[in-house]
This record gives sequence, C-alpha cells and structure tokens, in this order.
Amino acid sequence: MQKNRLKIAIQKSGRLSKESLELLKNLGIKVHIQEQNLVAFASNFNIDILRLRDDDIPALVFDGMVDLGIVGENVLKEHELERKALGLSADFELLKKLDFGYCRLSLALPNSFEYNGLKSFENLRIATSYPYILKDFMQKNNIPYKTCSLKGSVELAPKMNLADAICDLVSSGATLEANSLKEIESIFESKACLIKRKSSLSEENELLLEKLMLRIDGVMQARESKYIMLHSPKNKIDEIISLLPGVETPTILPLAHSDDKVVLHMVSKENLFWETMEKLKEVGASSILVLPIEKMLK
Ligand code: PRT
Ligand code: ZN
Repeated sequence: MQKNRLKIAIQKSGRLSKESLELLKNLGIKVHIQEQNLVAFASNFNIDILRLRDDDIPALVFDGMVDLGIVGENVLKEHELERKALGLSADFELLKKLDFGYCRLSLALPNSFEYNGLKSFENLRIATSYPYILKDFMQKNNIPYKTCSLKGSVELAPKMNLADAICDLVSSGATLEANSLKEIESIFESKACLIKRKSSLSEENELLLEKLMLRIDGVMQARESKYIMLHSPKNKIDEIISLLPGVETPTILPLAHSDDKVVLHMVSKENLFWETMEKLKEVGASSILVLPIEKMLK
C-alpha cells in the first residue's frame, strides 16, 4: 500500500456497506471489490478503500491512520465519548452527514411496564451496546440507573431477565414490536456521515478531497431533486409554479401547434407526490413527467 494515497475506510459488510460503496462509485471512483480483500485500490484516483468493521473506523480516523471514514453517527459518538472518558483525544472533522443509514437510539420498555415519564427508568437495569451515549443522556437528565452492556441481541435482554429495559437502535420498530417492547424515547438520531482525520492531508490529497466534496454535494442534491416537464396553459404558469416545491426558475418552451400552451422544464429540490401532480392537473397542467436526476454540478 503506497503512503501518499488517500485512505477511505468504509464498513466491510453490514447495513452501511452497500450504500457507502455506491456513493464512492457515484463520485466516479473506480474500484473493483473482491470480497476477501480488505483493501481495494481505485484505478483512476490515488485512493485506497479500506473495508473494516464499523466499530474500528472512528479510532482509525481519530488517530490519523486513515484519512476519511464513512460511519454511523451513533458509532462515532459512542467511540468519541469512550475515548474522552478514558482521557484520550478523539479529534476529527465532520465533513458531511450523508443520506443513508437513518436510525435512532431509543429507550424501550416491556409493553406491560406502566410508564410515567423518564423517572420511571430510575434504578432500572438497562441493556445496551451504547453505554457511553446512554450514560451521557441519563446524567444530563439526572436519572440513576444500572447498566448491562451487550454487544448483540439487546432486544432479548428483558425476556432473558438480564435487564428491565433496553437502549437500542431502532429503524422501523419491527424488532421492538416482535419482542413485546415499546419505544419510549429517542435519545440519539443518527445517519451515516463522512469524517476526516484532524491532522492535515498532503496538498495533493487536500485538492483531491475538495474535488470529491463538490461531487458529493452534486450526488446528494441530485438524489433529492427531480426534473419536471409539463404542458401549462400560458395564463396558468405562475399558479403552476407556485404548486411545485423547491422549484428553480423554469425554462419555458413553445409547444408545437399550440397557441395557448407552453412547455415548462424545471428542477425541483424535492420529490413530487401524487397529490401535487393531481393538483397541477386540476389547474390545467398536462403531460406531467417527473424524472430522476443522476448528477448535478452548479
Ligand atoms: O460487522 P460490523 O461491526 O461492521 O457491523 P454491525 O453489526 O455493528 O452494524 P450493522 O451493519 O448492523 O449496522 C451498521 C450501522 O447501520 C449502525 O451503526 C447504524 O448506524 C446503522 N443502522 C441503521 C442500523 C439500523 N438502521 C438498524 N435498524 N443498525 C442497526 N439496526 C438494528 C438494531 O440494532 C436492531 O437490532 O436493526 C434492529 C432494529 O431494526 P428495526 O427496523 O426492526 O427497528
Ligand atoms: Zn459494529
């Protein structure tokens, strides 16, 4: 592995791997991943992709062993709090919150538990894989509790009489429901994020990063945006535009063989729901097309 290449750590296999790799590919980084290899070399940039357990990524960035990392904010926060509790440094720069890996760390109780506000957690034993985030929250709310640290199967702890409550990641809520638990309070909202080591990069890698950051903005903006084309009566243009969320100035084109209608082309920064399309139609719009956008560069 050459020294001067930009090193990016991503999760090897798990909930963030597919989207992390997809993001890198959308940035134009060409990498060929071989399942058994932990390092993949980009063929068109001086970039190496390191594929690791997500739990290992924060410390490698804090210690400057890798330049960039893609990791869940939950894992990042937990490791940051742990390092600080141990009196160690946990320096990093948050470059970008990404648009995947959404989840929340929540307190949950058995359905049968009579919950009367956060005080109900006083002196309960709470199972979690996130002891430092939990401790931080409980201390801020002045609630004494007992802890039970588990690396996995946290949702089973109450059934197994290992704990009274849990503090675990939730996304759809199906796991809690399947284990007769009710979500009480979200204590930390999370998504995947791109972080950078604090110590400076080489001038060359700094320039490469600048280029990648512009491309990330382009990819993320494109994912949120839609290209809209429709036919509009000439006297309804303003009304139609006012119905469209996050629309920039449209391009107005003549419609062949029509004196009273024009064609509008525009980019909307939001998705377009059926309800809006139906309203557009009521106002007189027709031939409404909503297209995904692949890339944007302003
Ligand atoms: O092997 P490695 O250590 O790299 O992976 P891992 O097993 O530690 O992590 P992984 O792949 O499960 O999750 C990676 C990251 O994805 C997490 O750190 C979060 O940032 C994010 N993420 C998003 C989630 C979820 N959604 C999620 N639902 N991580 C875990 N879950 C689990 C949760 O722990 C619970 O067991 O899914 C279950 C709940 O899901 P619902 O949909 O039933 O509520
Ligand atoms: Zn992990």
